[in-house]
Amino acid sequence: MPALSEKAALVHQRRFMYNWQLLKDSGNDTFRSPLCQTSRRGAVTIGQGKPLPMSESRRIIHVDMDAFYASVEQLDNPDLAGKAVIVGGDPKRRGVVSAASYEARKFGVHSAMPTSQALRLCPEAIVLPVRMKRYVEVSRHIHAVFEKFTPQIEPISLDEAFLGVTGSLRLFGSAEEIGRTIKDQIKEQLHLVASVGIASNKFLAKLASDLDKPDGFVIIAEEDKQQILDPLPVGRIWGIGKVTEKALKSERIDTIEQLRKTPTEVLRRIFGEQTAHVLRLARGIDDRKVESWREARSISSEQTFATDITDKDILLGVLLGQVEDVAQRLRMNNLEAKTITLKLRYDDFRTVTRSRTFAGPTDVTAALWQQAREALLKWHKRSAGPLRLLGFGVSGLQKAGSGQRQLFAEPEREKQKRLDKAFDQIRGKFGRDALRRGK
Ligand code: TTP
Ligand code: MG
Ligand code: MG
Repeated sequence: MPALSEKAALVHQRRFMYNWQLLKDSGNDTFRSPLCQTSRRGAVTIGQGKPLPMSESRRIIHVDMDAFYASVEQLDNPDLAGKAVIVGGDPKRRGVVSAASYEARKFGVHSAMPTSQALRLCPEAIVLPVRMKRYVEVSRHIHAVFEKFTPQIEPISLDEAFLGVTGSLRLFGSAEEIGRTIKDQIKEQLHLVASVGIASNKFLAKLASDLDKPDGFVIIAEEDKQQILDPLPVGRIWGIGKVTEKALKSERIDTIEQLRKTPTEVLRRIFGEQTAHVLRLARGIDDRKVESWREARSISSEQTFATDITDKDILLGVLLGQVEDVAQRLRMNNLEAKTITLKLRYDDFRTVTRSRTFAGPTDVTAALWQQAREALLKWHKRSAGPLRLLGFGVSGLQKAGSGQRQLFAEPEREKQKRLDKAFDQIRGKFGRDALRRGK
């Protein structure tokens, strides 16, 4: 790098290594969606090239609908707007409250309370039965809004999800803008109110969405987190339920500040092995990933070349080996994939991805290879720059045999399956270089 001073070169190198580490940390050898990957690299180095620790640089949004079932009932029947609405079981049959509109909550009504008790507190309340099918339908529409902004969606329940948006920042602006847009779109398109919380981790994001309900929009900045956490009751920490709260109370530990200042020995008596975890949460640290169901897991293989490569046939040869590796790992794990992704890194570290999605999932090497080959050839035709790295990955994984077959007619598929089985067996016996197909 002759154009860079020595120091700049070092910074450059460190930054690259850090990014690389981050990608590795983000799930060992996983392929993220193109959206996540490019932005993730850009999002972690802030300021003077000084990388933020992973735990503080993530942006996570938690969305939770206000009085969900009750709000849907009010939406479907405008006469109920502004009224005390309870969705739940019949009071005569010892039913309980599933959801209560905020109008009913003023009277002290809340979820899980016997409906009969709720009616004593709020005699004017209108009690309606649960219409699960309808809530599921609305939930799908809410998810459709999320999906416009990120593939990393972890649904917690019908009315609630975590969204990993670190990778979306380049495309859609700040997490605040994304959160605000999601909230606005849910309001405009579905006429429902969502409370939104934004922070660097799941624990804080969920806490944030609840801090100013209903109609909340709260961002917890890293520098403010301790101040926000400290005065809160210990019960706000995940995993601290009523029983634990009582045990803590008897030790005069009521707030999160008191908890984090309590000697570890005392906490260990209450939390046992969980002590360190609880203390981390009390300090606003939570490294848990947003576990998206769609992208679920992925399998990939990649190679960095000693010298940059432009030659099509050499690249195809490398790719074929990767496809075979990945396909074999798919089969070993009894999985099938819906999507293939090529990762191409140019000599200047620019990285692009090329993805293709099958109509139905597959674990057949020939099918994966067909798509991978075509994708590489198409890329090569248009923009064949020298590559320093080539990778192949599959995602959209599901258990083998659960999807429909569309790629090969049945006899051809059976033939391919037998071929793959023989291939796996020979490789298993003689090592991975024992066998390679023709390109
Ligand atoms: P929550 O999000 O906990 O509650 P909510 O949406 O009614 O109210 P808010 O978030 O504004 O505090 O739960 C979502 C839905 O799940 C709720 O509308 C009904 C259902 N539910 C039950 O059926 N039983 C319960 O005990 C709880 C807590 C919720
Ligand atoms: Mg809710
Ligand atoms: Mg909820």
